[in-house]
Parts: sequence; structure tokens; C-alpha cells
Amino acid sequence: MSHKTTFILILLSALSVVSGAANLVVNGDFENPTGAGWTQWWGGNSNRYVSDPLLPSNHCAGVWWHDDGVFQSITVGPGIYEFGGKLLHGALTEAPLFNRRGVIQAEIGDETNIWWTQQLNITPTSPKEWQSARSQDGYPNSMIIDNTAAGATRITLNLFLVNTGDNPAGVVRYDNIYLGLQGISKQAKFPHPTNGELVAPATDVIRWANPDPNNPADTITCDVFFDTNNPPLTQIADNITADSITLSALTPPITLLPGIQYFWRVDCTDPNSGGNPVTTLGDVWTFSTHDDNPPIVDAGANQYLWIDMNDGDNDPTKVTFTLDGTLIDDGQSPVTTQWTLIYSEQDPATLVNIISPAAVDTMVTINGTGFYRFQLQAEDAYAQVSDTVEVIVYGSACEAAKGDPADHYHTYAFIGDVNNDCQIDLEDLAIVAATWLDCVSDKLGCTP
Ligand SMILES: [Ca+2]
Ligand SMILES: [Ca+2]
Ligand SMILES: [Ca+2]
Ligand SMILES: [Ca+2]
Repeated sequence: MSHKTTFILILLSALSVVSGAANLVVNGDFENPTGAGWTQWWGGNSNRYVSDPLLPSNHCAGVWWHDDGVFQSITVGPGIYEFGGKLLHGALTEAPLFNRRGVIQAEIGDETNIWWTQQLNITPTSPKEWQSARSQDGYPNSMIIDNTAAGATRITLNLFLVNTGDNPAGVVRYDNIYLGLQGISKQAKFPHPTNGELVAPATDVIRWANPDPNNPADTITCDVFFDTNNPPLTQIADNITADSITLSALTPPITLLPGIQYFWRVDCTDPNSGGNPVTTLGDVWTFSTHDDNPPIVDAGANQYLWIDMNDGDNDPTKVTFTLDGTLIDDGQSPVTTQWTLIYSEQDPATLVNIISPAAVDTMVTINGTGFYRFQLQAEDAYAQVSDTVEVIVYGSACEAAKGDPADHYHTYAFIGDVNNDCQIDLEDLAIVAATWLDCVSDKLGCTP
């Protein structure tokens, strides 16, 4: 083994150690609508789940008063830790911060005895885009906490504002907050699906957040590995600058199967970290697909009814009929169904009564003519599906026959029913006889 090979192996093993630096912050990207992991301070001038004004599908925390904020306490052991995150001040039409700065503060110690604190700051230099909080002691985008010998058992991350002058104003948003063992700032973070999540087999996009490059002008590139091995062995992306992959768009495409645990890892390369490209292995992330297939519902064929039809209810002023649904499901989780009237055109006084709306088949009564669209919805633990059916209640059987495109009326009876009354009888014959041999058009050389 050459010295060079030995060196590379040592380097690789060093990188492997770095790969153990999981993000210890719960919901650091604020994508959990409950705000899980974070606690608001007392004032009500902060929020743990607000839309990102630059990208509404992204969520973040927001703070808009200097005596307020959100925090999270994290249990730690001995070691060298690193924390960081992103801040946004002033977005789109918002005024930028005025006499204010945003802060990510780490309190090292415990609730009653804070041993020391460290702050990452952002000041309003270039508003209207997300920026990494900046260290004041030499680390470009993160800050080091050396707890090797200090013995702190807890680090609390506080996200808040500091006023720096008179008439302070402006909102700060926080996102992608992390704390982990040293090296985490160089790793891919914030996986979706989240680590350990149970997702639908139809899931087609995996995404993450790339680390900041050492030199802000550089671009991080990533290799992505994905399969059912732990750790994953199959490389599905090589040197990409994107931070998401659509599995079905790969060559060959990947289609997730139900009831399978998948593993993936994103290794990121910074082209200029201390003068050389450095690849930092990512954590192995995992998620599983459930094997609960969505229900399949069919609301039945459209119905063409008439108000006084012989429906067995002995009431010619209302029509009684059955909504005849069909439900197919694999039974992996309980299924509920619900019939609702979702659209209608009728006399507003008309009463539509769905007798058993939670049943797949239900009797319905309607006491007036009109057009009615019913929906059958089915929901299991993971999916909600629906189908619709149209019911038209006519004033007479003849109108119903004409309205039903599949009715026999359209294939046969219509030919002889000259006066359109659904009877082929002497009245039709009389009309034909009365016009027998009449001239239809002067184009035929006769006189109408
Ligand atoms: Ca986010
Ligand atoms: Ca199911
Ligand atoms: Ca009736
Ligand atoms: Ca007729």
C-alpha cells in the first residue's frame, strides 16, 4: 500500500467520523405545523410556523419584537459542538430591519446556571434574501462550542432580536437551525422525507439543504446514494448542484414499493475548503413506505329520475332512490365513507335527505325536480379519495327518458315520435299525414 493510498484511507476514515454528526435540533427547518421542538417565549410576538415570503411552500420561525423569540433545549455530552442557521430580514415589500439585529444564541449550561453563551448575528446589510448567521470569531457560518471538558449537559438555542438604536423596527425569520458535533456545518441537512418518517409509496421527491460553501462565491456539489441497504450503496446522482431529486426522473427511474425501508445519504463537496475540495459524507437517513393502498370508490352510474316515479314510497311528491356506491380497499387501516351533496340546481325550498350518509349505499329522498351532484368520499389512514355521481329529477318519465343519453328513447322511439311526447301514436301519424307530399324546400324545384 502506497503512502498516498494510506493517506486517502486515513482521510476517508476521518470523514466517516464526521458523518456521525447528526443534527440534534428537533424541527430545525420549521416544517412541522405544530412547531414541534420549539417553545415560544412569553410575549406572543413570535411564531414557530410561518410561511417564507420568498418561497411560500417553505416555513420558518418569525420574531417581531425584541423581548420575544423561540427556544429549544438540547441534551449534550462531552465533545465539540457546532451550531448555525439562516435568517431573513425584510422580504419583498417589507422594510428591512432598522436599528435591530437577528440573533441565534446558544446558552451552554442548564436552566439555573448558564455557564457561557455564544451568539451568531445577522445585521441588515443585504435584505430580501436568506443569509447565514455570521460568527464573530472566525467561523464563517457557524460557531463552535467546546464542551470536551466543560461538562455542560444542556445547550439551549434562543432565536431573538436585539435592538441597537432608537425606533427599532422589522421582522426576522429563522430557518434551518442546527446543532451537532463539529463538522455538521459542512454536511447536507434537513432531509425530506424526514429521518424515520413513514411516507406514501407514491412519494417521488427527496430533498435536503446543502451546506454553505466556505467561499460564498462557490457552489456545493453532491453525490447521492439511495437504496435499501444500510448504508446505501447505489449512487443515483453525481456531482449535482440541486438539493432535491425526483426519483421517477432518474435513469433508470426509481419507483418506491410499499412496506419498504429505504436508506439514503448525500455527500457534499465544497470546492474550496482551505484551498482544496473537501467532500463531507452525509448522515445515513432513512424512511419507510407504508403498505396501505388508497381506497378505490365508485359513486355509481348517473341517475335520471322523475318526481312521481313508482319508487315504492307511495308519495308522488318526492322521489326515493339509492345512491349505489362501491368501495374497494386492502383493509390495512380502517376506512370511513361519506356521501355529500356538493352541487345542485333546484328550487331552494327543495329538501334533499341523505338517509345514511356514512354508508356506502344509502337511500335518498328529494321532494323537487332539479340537478344534483353527490360525492362519495373514502378515507383510510393515509389517503382520501372521492368520486361523484349526478342525479337529475325530471317532472315526468318522458323528460327523464329524453334526458338519459343511454335511454332506449334515443335509439328507437325518437324516429317516430314526431310531437316529442314519448308516444308513437295516431297523433304522430296525423302530423305525418297532414304534411304528406308537402314541398320541403324550393331547392327541390317545388313551392313550399
Ligand atoms: Ca424551512
Ligand atoms: Ca387502505
Ligand atoms: Ca315517490
Ligand atoms: Ca308522439
